[in-house]
Amino acid sequence: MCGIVAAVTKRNIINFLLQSIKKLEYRGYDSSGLAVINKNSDIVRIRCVGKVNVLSKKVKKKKLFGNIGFAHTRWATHGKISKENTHPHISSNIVVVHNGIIENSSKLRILLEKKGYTFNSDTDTEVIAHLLHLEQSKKGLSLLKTVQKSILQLNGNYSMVVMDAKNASKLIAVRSGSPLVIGLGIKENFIASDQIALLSSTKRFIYLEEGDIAIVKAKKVNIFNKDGVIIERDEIKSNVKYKSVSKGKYKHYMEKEIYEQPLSIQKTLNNRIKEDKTIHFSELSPKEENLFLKAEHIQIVACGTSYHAALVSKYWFESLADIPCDVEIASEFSSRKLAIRKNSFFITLSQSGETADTLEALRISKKLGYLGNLTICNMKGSSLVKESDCCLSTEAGIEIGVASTKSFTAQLTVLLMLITKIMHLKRKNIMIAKKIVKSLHYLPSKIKKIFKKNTLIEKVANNLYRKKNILFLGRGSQYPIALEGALKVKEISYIHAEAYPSGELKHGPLALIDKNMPVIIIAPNDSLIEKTKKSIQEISAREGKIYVLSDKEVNLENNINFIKIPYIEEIIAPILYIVPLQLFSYYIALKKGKNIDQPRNLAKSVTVE
Ligand code: HGA
Repeated sequence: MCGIVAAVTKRNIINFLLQSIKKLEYRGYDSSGLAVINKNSDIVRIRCVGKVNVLSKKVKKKKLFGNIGFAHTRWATHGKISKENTHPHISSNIVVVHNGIIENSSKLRILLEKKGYTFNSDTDTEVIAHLLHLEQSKKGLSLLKTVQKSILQLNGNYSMVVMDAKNASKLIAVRSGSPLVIGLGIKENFIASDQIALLSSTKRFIYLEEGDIAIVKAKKVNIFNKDGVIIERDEIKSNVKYKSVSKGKYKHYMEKEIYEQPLSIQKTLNNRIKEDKTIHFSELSPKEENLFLKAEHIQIVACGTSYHAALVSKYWFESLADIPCDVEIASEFSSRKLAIRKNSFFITLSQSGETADTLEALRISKKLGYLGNLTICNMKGSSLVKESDCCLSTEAGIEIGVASTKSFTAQLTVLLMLITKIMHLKRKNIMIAKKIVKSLHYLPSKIKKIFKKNTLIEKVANNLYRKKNILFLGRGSQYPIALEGALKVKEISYIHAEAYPSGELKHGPLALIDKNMPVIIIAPNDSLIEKTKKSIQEISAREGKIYVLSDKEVNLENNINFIKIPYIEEIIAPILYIVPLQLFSYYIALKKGKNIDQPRNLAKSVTVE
């Protein structure tokens, strides 16, 4: 979603702003802009619809100079994608960039119009700019006091950075629902919505807490908490390597991240498997572990790919740990009246830890009497981690491709380890638990074997890239994998792809089958294969084009294309079978020439509800 970078220095910051905002492109956006205050105290603003490269060209032509300013990538929520709606927004001497939504912006807009303000955009951000100007001009308040007073009138989750052309020595940063980080330099300081943007300039960061307001000057940073009290926040030294944020030898981040999976799963397993093949999570206290013993029900809430990981775990929780488990999409969980089960434990899953819908669900869950809550997350300092009782981290490393890949397999790995841990705590199916741990150990090498099939998978993709529809089928814990495979295709190649449980075919989707309909069937040779074979026959009889992923050739009909997957234990198999589907979606989008890492309309971390 929207990306913010800001700087206050003694040097010209134009190149810094352009290079840093480019690092936030992965978040997804549709327009970009920049504003600085020049030596004459004029605000110079340049905006355009489209990519940062277009903005860069425009800016470079103008030979700008400024040592205070910011750049922004906008993912539109209020007002169409247009130059007028692109940030920064200005009200006289006040300039603002913002991430999030101001829920009462329509009311404030009417009020401000009555006071004589003219709006040049449809955004909620311009409302902030005019409101700040109004408050400042009423009593000649300082910029800090102006911001403190104005935000009392704003509802919603957001973050923003403000500057004042009449006092161009400082930036004011506000965190109120969306993350912001301050980067500390030598005689210069920075602000960004994500530390990735600043890594080439500093490794020293301060994460703002909810409700914090910071005054950021070149030589000084002061932070005030939500009660307006000046406060010290911890400075952290980032260990994120700048190199890990580059594509290396790969064409796309998504490709790189698919190939990183053996390593990211290994890192997620590391130091958590004890010699006796039991699981140890250093993040969980004995008291927290005990809650899982007490739990009679698990409620998981997530969005997108994380939701699919949660769905797989439902099969595992119920069949292995004997705990009933429900999974719900976060925005649905938050929009209805809920009846909660007795002794239920609440789990959230998120790559970024900033997913607004999931955060909202967590906040609601706290009022409902769950035994406790846990988040499984890839970003350690994120809002979900901070607001949850406990966290199990996935060690997938920074994921840049909007279509999530390595986070998904790392989430599944953590979930399966957690369930194995619960099996031990409950002394249930101990032998199976040990077998799972053993198989997890082999998982990275099995994934590497799939990479050897990439030419075959690319060939299948090249055969199918012109199709308008693709159907994915799976049964049992492979059904969510079919859902995830279809989601990957939709996200990056914009082909309509749907997933069904194989057994559901005859209840409707069979009507779609003809010789033009490709059907990808996940069919490991497991306890469900005989049932899956029936579905394959039903499709074959209607001339559907069948692609079977299995560890054993299914010799049923001639019109079956077979992709051999290495054998792995049935329980672990979902984590393995998603990999060829990720590659398949990647090759389809590649052949179609799509923008794989930044698909249209999508954002990496969805920070608005
Ligand atoms: N509401 C603002 C900012 C949108 C946003 O944060 N997207 O991620 C707008 O529409 O410009």
